[in-house]
Amino acid sequence: MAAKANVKLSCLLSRLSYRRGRRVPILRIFMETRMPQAFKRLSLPLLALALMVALVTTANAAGTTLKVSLWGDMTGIVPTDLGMGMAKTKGATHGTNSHMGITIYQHTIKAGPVTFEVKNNSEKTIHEMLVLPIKDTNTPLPYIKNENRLDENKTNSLGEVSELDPGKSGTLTLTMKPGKYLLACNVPGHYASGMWTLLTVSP
Ligand SMILES: [Cu+2]
Repeated sequence: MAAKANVKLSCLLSRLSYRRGRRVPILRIFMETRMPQAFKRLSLPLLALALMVALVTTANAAGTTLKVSLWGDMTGIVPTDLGMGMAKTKGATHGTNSHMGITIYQHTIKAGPVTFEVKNNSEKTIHEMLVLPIKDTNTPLPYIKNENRLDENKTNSLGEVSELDPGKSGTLTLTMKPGKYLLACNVPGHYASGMWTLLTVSP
């Protein structure tokens, strides 16, 4: 193939010698002779490589998907403090109230991009999901008692899917660092009612 290209090149060059004084861009000569050959030889491996890069990139960009179910109804009563907050139920990995809660199907995920696919499966109650970094499970989170909810200004929430109507879904994508997190609903009374779950992000 290289020989063929050289013949073509020398042909071209000899043709050029008849056109004295006329400048032919060197790039054009190169394009007409070497490039097609080089492309033909490289096209298949290049295509394979491009496909592999695309696949790997897509896989990384997608990261982890975590399905989150918000469920349960308040039945009209807003509790003051049912004692079901994270720091008050030692060793628990999630709230244990039977009226409402947050359910995730993986409690440990890998660091990197995480897409939270959140659905409100309640019948008539608005719910939301906050992602809160926590030091440990024994330190109470800042709480506004008279409003029955977490103090969002002091919790360093990474983001939220806020106030979903019953049956509605929302997504949130975050780049998660290794550590412990709490997923919690901060509609008044809901966190205290057990609407939280722990999430561990491993390196
Ligand atoms: Cu809620």
